[in-house]
Amino acid sequence: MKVTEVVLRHMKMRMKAPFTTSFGTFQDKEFLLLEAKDENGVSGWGESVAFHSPWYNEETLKTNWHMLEDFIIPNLLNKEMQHPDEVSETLSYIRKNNMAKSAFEGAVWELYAKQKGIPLAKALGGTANEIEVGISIGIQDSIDELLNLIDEYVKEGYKRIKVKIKPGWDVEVMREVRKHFPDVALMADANSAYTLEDINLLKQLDEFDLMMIEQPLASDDIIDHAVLQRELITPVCLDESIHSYEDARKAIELGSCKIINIKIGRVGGLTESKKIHDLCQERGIPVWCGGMLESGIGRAHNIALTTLSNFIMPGDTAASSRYWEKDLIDPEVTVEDGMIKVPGKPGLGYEPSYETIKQFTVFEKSFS
Ligand code: OSB
Ligand code: MG
Repeated sequence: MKVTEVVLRHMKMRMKAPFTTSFGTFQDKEFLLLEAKDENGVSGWGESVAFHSPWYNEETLKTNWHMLEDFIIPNLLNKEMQHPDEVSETLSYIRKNNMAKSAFEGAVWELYAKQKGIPLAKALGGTANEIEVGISIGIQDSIDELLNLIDEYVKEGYKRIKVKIKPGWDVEVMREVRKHFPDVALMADANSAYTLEDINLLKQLDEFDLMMIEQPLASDDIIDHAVLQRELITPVCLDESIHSYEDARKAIELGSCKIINIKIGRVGGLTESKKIHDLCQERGIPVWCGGMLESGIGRAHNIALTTLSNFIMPGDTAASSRYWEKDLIDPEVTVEDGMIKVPGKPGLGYEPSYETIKQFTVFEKSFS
């Protein structure tokens, strides 16, 4: 298998509604798409989940463009490979820049699955035919608006509701949510908005029978999270803090979390995601697939990964229509009774639409 041409596209798509977390709000989603073609003109697709601004991690779409153009693409163009695992091996000399690496690696994984004539899910070793999904709800202007949204999504069948929290939008909000939805599977995501000084406040969340609290403390921390987990009944789930298999191993050994959110881009690709999945399975740590407000292409990768057997909690991969008027893939991702049917066609199983992609492309460049 060989990638003989790469098309890199800078995309800009407007979300139906702004998304607010503890670190800020945005509505225009800018990201990179990477199309990798082989000698026969077959394409595999990858998406970089780096945002326009470095608030989730240190990467941005411009740092990703730089890493791809100046290092990753030159390292991998025309390189003969037997298996997609070789991508991360080849790129292991590059420190971090995981989202940039993952964009290329994802495209190679799809190409590999297409060449074998099997769905990406199968190529990864996944077995599920359908996956359970939840939904992540940003910070709202009022509790009433939040309750209305939750009501809507519960009626649509989503299997778990995640509420973003931050100081000033936490205990009272979760109390109201739990009061109105006593039986819903519920969790909170703080995106690193707290410190150990908030331990008494975080302990109050134990009242609400949450499935977990996601990333309450600093984005690079696993030490304080271990202290916090010992004090909380609610399981801690790590998102931002886990960039690799090694991070996951150390966090599990320290007792920093009881659950891990795997995001393909954050950990540098599907190969590393699988390794973390397998480790967590061995250690009895459930995993679920996080989201980065992806277009259908990133979403399709998330669906394939979620078919692995230790993805036993609903992920954040909601329907295309939750984010976009029109998604880039055909068919779009749909959710019925909180489930997504895993496509049976080779590769991602969703066809990228060149026409729609063109409509949202700000800039593109070919490398061959
Ligand atoms: O922390 O999981 C997160 C969105 C952007 C950045 C970080 C996060 C999120 C979400 C939404 O929670 C996930 C999604 O719907 O794709
Ligand atoms: Mg998160």
